[in-house]
Amino acid sequence: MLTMNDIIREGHPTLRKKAEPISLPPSTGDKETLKKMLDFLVHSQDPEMAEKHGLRPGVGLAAPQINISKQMMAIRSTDHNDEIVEYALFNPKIISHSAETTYLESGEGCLSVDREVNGIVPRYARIKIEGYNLEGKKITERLRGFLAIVFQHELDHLNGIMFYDRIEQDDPFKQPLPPGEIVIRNDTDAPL
Ligand code: SB7
Ligand code: NI
Repeated sequence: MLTMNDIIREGHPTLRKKAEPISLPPSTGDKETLKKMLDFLVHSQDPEMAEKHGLRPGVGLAAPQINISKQMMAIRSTDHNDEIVEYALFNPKIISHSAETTYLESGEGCLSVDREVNGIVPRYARIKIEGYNLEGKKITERLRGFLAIVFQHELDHLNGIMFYDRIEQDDPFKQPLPPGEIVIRNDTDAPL
C-alpha cells in the first residue's frame, strides 16, 4: 500500500513536469498504480488506518505526487448530495467550463506541501470533464462545487502546477474578477 513515504514534496522536480499521456487501453501496471492511488485515499479517510499508518487525509491524488509522471488521478469525496464519489482517471481533461469562478473559503492544501499556504485559489465553478476509467472506458461528467475544485487541483498536478501558483502574490485574498469582466492588458508594452 502507498503511505506518506511514497509522496514526494515540493522542491522535487517531478512536481514541476508535465505528465505523459497514458497509452490506451491502460496496461496492467498503470491500472495497478491507479488502483493503489485510490486505495490510498480510502485508507487516508479511514481514521483507524490513517492513525495506524500516519496518513494525512486526502480527497485527491495525482500520479506525479508519487513520482510517476503520467496522466493519472484519483478523487474520493462527497458530492452536493453528500454521496461518496470516486474517480480513477487516465488522461483526464476539461472539455468546457463556466465563466464563473469560485474558490474554497478555507483555501487549499496539498499532500505534497507540508506547510499552510493561505490565499484565494481561483477555480472554475463548473466544468465538463472527460477521461478514461480503470476499464479503459471513456467517461464524461459535469462537476461543480468542491468536486470541481479538487479535479482542477489534480489536473494542475499533471501540468506541473501547484495550487499556490494561482494565489495572487502581493494580495493573496484579492477577490477574483467577476465573470464577463474584460481586462485589457497591454502585453507588448506598446502604447495603447
Ligand atoms: C483542497 C484539497 C485538495 C484539493 C483541493 C482543495 C486535495 C489535497 C490533496 N492533494 O494534494 C491532491 O493533489
Ligand atoms: Ni495536491
